[in-house]
Order: sequence, then C-alpha cells, then structure tokens
Amino acid sequence: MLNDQKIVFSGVQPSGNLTIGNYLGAIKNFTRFSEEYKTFYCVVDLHAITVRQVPAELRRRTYETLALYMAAGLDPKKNTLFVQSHVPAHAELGWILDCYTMFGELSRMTQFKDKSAKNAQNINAGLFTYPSLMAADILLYQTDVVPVGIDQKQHIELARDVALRFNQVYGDTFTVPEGFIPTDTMKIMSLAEPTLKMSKSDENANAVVYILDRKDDIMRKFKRAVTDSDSVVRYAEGKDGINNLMNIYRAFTGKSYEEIEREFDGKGYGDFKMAVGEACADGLAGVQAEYDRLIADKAFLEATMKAGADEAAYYARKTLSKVRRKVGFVN
Ligand code: ATP
Ligand code: LTN
Repeated sequence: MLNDQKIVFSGVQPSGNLTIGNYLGAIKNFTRFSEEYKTFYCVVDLHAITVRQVPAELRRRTYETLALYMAAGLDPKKNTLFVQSHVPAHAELGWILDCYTMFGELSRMTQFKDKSAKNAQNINAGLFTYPSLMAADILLYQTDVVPVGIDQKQHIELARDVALRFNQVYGDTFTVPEGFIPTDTMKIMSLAEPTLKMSKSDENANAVVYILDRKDDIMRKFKRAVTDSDSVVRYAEGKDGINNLMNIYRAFTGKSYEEIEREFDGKGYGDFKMAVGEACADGLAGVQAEYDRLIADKAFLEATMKAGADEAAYYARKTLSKVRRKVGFVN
C-alpha cells in the first residue's frame, strides 16, 4: 500500500439475510472508497456466533455475504474481501484488547443491552466483549475510516478510546480511526414499527425488506408499511413511517425531500408506497442479477476469500507483531 494511502475497514455479520438497511446504511457506501483508499471488507463470522447460529446456515450466509459484497459493486481486485475467522490475528488481538477494555465501558454499550434483552437465555461473555473484537478488526489494519450505520457509533468510539489508551501506555501503535456515518440513510427503520431499526434478525419478515427479496414481495411489504393518520407526504417530526419511506425513496432515486413532497402533492399514501416499492425493486434488480451469477460459482467465491485472507493476514501480521513486542510477549 502506498505510504499516504488511507485505509478503510468495515464488516457485516453473516447472521441473517441482509436487509436494505445493511445495503443503504453500510454496503452501498463501501464502494465509494475503492478507488482512492486501501479497503478491507470483512464477513465477521466470529462476531456472528455471539448469538446462536445454525452451523449450516452460518456457512451458507458467509458465502452469501461475500457474494453480496461483490454484487453491490466491490471488485475483489480493488478491495480486500475476506472472512474474519480465516485471519486468526483478529481473535488474537481481540484477546489482547480485552485486557485494555474496561468492564464499565462494555457495560454501557447499548447493543449489548439490546441483545442481552433479546437473548436473555444466552448472555455469553462473547456478546459482552464483542466491541473489543470489533476494535481489534479495525486497529489491526491501522484503519483511518470505518463506514458504518449510526447504530455502530458507540462501538467506533470505544475502538478509538482503546487505541488511545494503548498508544498512551506503549507509544504510537495504532492509528485512531474515524467513523464514516452517512447522514441521509444512516438508519433505515422497520416497516412495521418505524421507531425501531430495520434489523436482519427481526422475526417479522414483513417489517424487513431483504436485498434479495423479489419484486412482488417488495411491493407487498411496502404496501403494508405502517404510516400515520395524516395523509400528506411530508418529512416531519412524529411521521416516523413516512419519514422512513421518504429516506428509502431518496436513497434509491437521489431525489430531495422537497422534490418528493412536490411529486406526491395531492396524492395519497397508496401512490407513494407503490412508488417507493418500485424504486426499491429497480434499485436492487442489478445487485440481485449479479448476486445470482456469483452465488452459483462457489469455486470463485472460495478463491476470492482465500486471496482476501492472504492479503489481509499480511497486513494484520505487521500490527500484531508490533503489539506482541510492546506488551512483552517472547517471539
Ligand atoms: P442484527 O439485526 O443481527 O443486529 P444488523 O442488521 O444490525 O444485525 P450488522 O451485521 O450488525 O446488521 O450490520 C452491518 C452494517 O449495517 C453496520 O454498519 C450497521 O450499522 C448497518 N446497518 C444495519 N442495519 C441498519 C439499518 N437499519 N439502517 C442503516 N444501517 C444499518
Ligand atoms: N459490529 C458491527 C459489525 C462489525 C464491524 C467491525 C463493523 C464487526 N467488526 C469492524 C465495522 C468495523 C455490527 O454489528 N454491525
């Protein structure tokens, strides 16, 4: 990598079918860095097992997530695409950083609190220390920029704090990363409960539009989307359902709120919902076609993940040996 080239890292868990929240909030933004930055995009399977997974499904989704990265426009020649567990340095640095992350800090993480509430029968240590492993993912590559959705902001801040703490004790070791959080689509909300994040682990499939949903499913889901008793398409406080649909429409068409308000002036929510469905289905059609092609070629996916892991391991090793030396491990 060139000396002044900035580094980008991000990850998505293969823990469910990916949603348009994952697409608009994260993956779609990954592509903008490919040309000018050195980019690492990881399928974070170690993170996924903090919640119980069916092994065969985890394996299948790992391939699917990689294929979706590429289908969304990430060329493996220009981006390092890999699977987290293929590069053991993540687990090793994760453990080391556990020892530089405070119990109190981890206790304040809202994702931990939410996931503990949802998985009350399995509040395991990995779920608790998840943010240290995420810090390891990021810091291993001396990352400058981390594109994520707003829900990850707290974890990025923790990664920064851990980096600063480590650097303070041992001298400059890690680059202190910055989050890149797109403002317009930063949080796509559930279609059924628009005050909640659209989440791939939602049990209500009607609340969630998956990237691989076909057009009739997409149309049906938008038709049923919860709105409000007003009937004006307008971006305003309290109109969570409509605001969310406007954000989705905006993301797929590039239109501004004002343009959307004008377009649907005098029309009802029914027309608007159909238009959002159409825009979403059109926006995803290209990704889906490319995905169908890629997922059928397992050998290519495996070659890609292997090459990505080799490349990632090369950079990870550099940071890890520096860290091992600094903390006092014998080589
Ligand atoms: P889960 O439902 O299992 O918690 P998730 O849908 O939040 O998962 P992750 O794999 O944790 O998905 O997230 C991958 C990326 O997608 C992250 O950068 C996250 O911020 C982003 N993201 C996830 N959901 C949304 C959403 N509804 N709106 C915007 N960005 C999102
Ligand atoms: N925690 C993230 C996924 C994730 C990640 C990362 C994102 C794991 N490691 C490193 C950016 C950088 C999530 O739940 N969305």
